[in-house]
Amino acid sequence: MSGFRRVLVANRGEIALRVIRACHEEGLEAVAVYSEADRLSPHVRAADIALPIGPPPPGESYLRIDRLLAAAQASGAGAVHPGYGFLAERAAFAQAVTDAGLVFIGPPAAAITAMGDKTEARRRMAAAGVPIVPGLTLPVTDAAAAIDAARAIGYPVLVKASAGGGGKGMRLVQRAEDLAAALEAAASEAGKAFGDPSVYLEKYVERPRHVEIQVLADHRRTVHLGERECSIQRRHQKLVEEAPSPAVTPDLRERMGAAAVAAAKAVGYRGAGTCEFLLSADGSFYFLEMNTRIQVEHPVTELVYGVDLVREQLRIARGMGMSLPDRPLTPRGWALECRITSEDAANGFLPATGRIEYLRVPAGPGVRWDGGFEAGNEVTLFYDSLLGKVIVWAPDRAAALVRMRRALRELVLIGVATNQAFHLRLLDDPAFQAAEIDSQFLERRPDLLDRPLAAENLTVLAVAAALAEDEARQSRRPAVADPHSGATHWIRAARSEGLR
Ligand code: MV4
Repeated sequence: MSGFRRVLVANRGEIALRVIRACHEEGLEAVAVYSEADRLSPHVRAADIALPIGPPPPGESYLRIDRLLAAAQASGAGAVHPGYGFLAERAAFAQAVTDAGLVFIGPPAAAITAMGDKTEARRRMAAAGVPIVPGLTLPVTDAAAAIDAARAIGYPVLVKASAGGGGKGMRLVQRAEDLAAALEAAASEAGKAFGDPSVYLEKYVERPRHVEIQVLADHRRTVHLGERECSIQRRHQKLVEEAPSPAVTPDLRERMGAAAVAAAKAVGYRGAGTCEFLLSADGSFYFLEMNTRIQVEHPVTELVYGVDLVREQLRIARGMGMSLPDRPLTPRGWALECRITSEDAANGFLPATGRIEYLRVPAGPGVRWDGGFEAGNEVTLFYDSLLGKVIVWAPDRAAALVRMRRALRELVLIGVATNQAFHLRLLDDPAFQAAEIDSQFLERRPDLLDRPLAAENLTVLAVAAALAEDEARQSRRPAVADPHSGATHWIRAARSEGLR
């Protein structure tokens, strides 16, 4: 047993709060760290101890290993939870935490390193019998060798960065004539983004679904907790996730689950991790990469498996072992997650900033809100745009869609533009409702993404806003805004007025 009683949470926003909540349920104390921009954030007050770690830019605060270790030392924390993003998948951080005599709540540094190098991961997976996308398992050395390799693989091929992940440094090549230029472009992008220009080739899988398997490993066993469907993405950023996947049968779940368990075992994995797969229309699946952290979308798995993944991470780190029964688990019902981001969906998903003036979060049966902000907080450009997540559970997918629509309509967030209206449009889309989705769904559906206001509507709205403002000033009426539709906020304003 690792007898820590206090956990330093090396993160911010919703995941910091999520981890603090799990610590408290496990009888552990939580130490928050915060940048100057986050002094008033809910995670700071939720923790038992909170320490400042520097100015707003992540490079001067949440990415400063020295300051995080100093905060752990000063607060008497015995363990560090990295959350996601920031330092969560830096082997050097896991190692530094361990070297300081603290417990890293995550996998061994060696497992992070093995999975971080995509060609090494592919070699290890192939050796462990995990299906990988046909292609190379070593970086390409020169254009001539690449052209030979691509001919053997068959076009189209994808040039990918060895240090990559998340789509950076990726190039699609249809013909041999275009390969040399793509290699050069991908290598240059990878060098800039990862400090490692090496690239390799994979066969391009057409219209795949993105399906990932949750795994948990302790000192005794490695198990899977089924899949999450994450095909609704925009520019490699997930927007909606669900569990189970509409495309996965119990038999496929068992085969993908077994592959994910083999993948984790092959690198000596411990804790919670996720294997990403491409699932093609014919039912074949290929390992893409392993995310060696808790993921943003972990709640949908929690709801259909009845498991608290963050508590399991804490239990495993304490040497207590996971609390799951030994029998195989099966998903029950359906869970959906919509990521609410400070991105103006009506304006090309431009990152939005400002003060959250008012926040009403959804609640009621089958609804969970994982957020990290409250009214009064400033949303800046220093950090990612995730404000919170609406997660729902219902007995089946159709009921989950209805419940999500209800929950999204309860959410009122005023002061910062969000993608809330996008989610409502998506839920009403017949193709999404029929689960006719793959990783290129949103690329084919720009109509769902942008709904810029027509110029004539803008004029009408501007005049209406000016009149409303004038009237509000005269009578000191509450300004009520509703982001969902053109008409509803007038109705709500009239109702509020009538109740005064
Ligand atoms: C692929 C692929 C098709 N074939 N690899 C994008 C991010 C990175 N994790 C891997 N990605 C892809 N790799 C082969 N061999 C298509 C994608 C891809 C994608 C994957 C998952 C979710 C969304 C995606 C959007 C575009 C491309």
